[in-house]
Amino acid sequence: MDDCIFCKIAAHEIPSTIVYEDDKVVAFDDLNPQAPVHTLVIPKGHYENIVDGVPADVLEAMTHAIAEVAKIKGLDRGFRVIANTGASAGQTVMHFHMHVLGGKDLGEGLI
Ligand code: D5M
Repeated sequence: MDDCIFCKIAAHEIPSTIVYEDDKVVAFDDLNPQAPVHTLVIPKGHYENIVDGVPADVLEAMTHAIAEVAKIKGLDRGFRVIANTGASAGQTVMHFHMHVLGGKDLGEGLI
């Protein structure tokens, strides 16, 4: 999509701190980190969110990328994965992304 900032990151048209990349996905550090480790995993193709018909192979690639991010960032004590879905859930960038948060004790709550 022409005006999508995450499409531009996936295409290397705007800078980001890339942590992991393969043919289907990119993982890069969040601009506004909410934890010592805060990395976003996105599909290279444009899907609005997790329920926008994301193909199984892309979801599998994202799961693999999350595991790679955890290894690269040393999240051996655990981490949290969040996919805000829709405006009322706080989704601000309408290109599917999963937040990988860790690097500190996140506690037991979901939010
Ligand atoms: O999360 C969208 C997230 O995307 C939010 O945590 C900021 C982040 N963001 C926005 N623009 C950029 C760029 N250019 N680089 C890195 N991170 C970015 P949401 O779940 O939609 O609220």
